[in-house]
Amino acid sequence: MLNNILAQFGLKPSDYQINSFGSGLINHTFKLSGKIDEYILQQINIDVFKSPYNIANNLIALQSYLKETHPDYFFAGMLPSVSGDFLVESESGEYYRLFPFVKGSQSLDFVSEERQAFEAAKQFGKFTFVLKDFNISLLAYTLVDFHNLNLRFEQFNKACNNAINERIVRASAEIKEVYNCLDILQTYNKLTANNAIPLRVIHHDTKISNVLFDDKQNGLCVIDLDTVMPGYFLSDVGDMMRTYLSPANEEETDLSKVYIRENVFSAICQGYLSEMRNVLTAEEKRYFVFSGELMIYMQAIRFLTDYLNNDIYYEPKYPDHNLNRAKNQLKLLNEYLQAKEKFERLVMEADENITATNN
Ligand code: GN1
Ligand code: MG
Repeated sequence: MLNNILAQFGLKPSDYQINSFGSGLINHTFKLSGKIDEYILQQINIDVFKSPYNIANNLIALQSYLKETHPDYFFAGMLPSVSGDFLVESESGEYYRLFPFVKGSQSLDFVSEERQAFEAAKQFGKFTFVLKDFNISLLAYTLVDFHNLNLRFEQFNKACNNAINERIVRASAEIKEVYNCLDILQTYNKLTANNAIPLRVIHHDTKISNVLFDDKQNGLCVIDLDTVMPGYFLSDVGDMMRTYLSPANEEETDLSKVYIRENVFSAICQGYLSEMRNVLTAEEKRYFVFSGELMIYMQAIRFLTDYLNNDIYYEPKYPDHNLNRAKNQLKLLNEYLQAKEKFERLVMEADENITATNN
């Protein structure tokens, strides 16, 4: 079936080896390896992204803006099909798009050294930086309310009301913990009401595997641009905190392995602020540390909600998978909250160091 898709992109199927690629939970990704050229082919999950053309249109708008304003910026754009479209539809109604595979590039599955966190944070900072004057009203919301904590909380409440008793019982400690952290929701509401912080062009999925590195571990560019849309910087910085700080990721069930690496926290601050220091408002900087709380809490809620909904969103590999993922995120949240005071100092230090170097 993929043969037909390759042909529509002008590629001869027999010239390529097709292998599954990456570890994303939502889209299916394949690497096409040919003798001379390599590509990434991605099937968009249309249960999640209901209007795949929104994704394509956003990328086209950003690509042409950057070509004019920052021609040297490395934007991981899509390649057109033979008929000039950026999306190809299969006979069974699935949508595919094609990217060039960046030669010699590598992606990482987890952060083993602080330098990697610095480089990744720099790339995500740079992405929002080069697009700081882009007119965000030209961007469609590819997932409406994606990182809206109010909506996630409403969905959670609903799931608690509708869940089968067995799951409510098994998740009772975690449900209680979610309700114990309502101050995070209140801070989020205070911050996002009355435009206290601005909307920017935000990536919304800043895990380490969405950055390409060269062979010397320098960051090259960010990839996986489906969720690029207007949003708050909190999403990008917070999801880096969520996914880089602990040496074990959200799949880990031995919770003693879930803890915070302070040096990685500093690296995220330094990398992101090296690009965004003069762009972020004073109010945004005040909530730099809060971003991690927000995103870890939100992901805990999302996993727990899905568990209570009988796993309709995040495909489980075993029965309690989503409950375990939620436990993992709640452990991370507790570790994060304990380190908060120290983190406030580290953000200030990172900000001041960069100022000193710039002067
Ligand atoms: C999903 O598919 P993937 O792994 O890139 C999810 C993110 C979550 C992440 C948790 C569109 O991302 O928001 O943080 O799983 N993406 C969507 O692993 O829901
Ligand atoms: Mg993604």
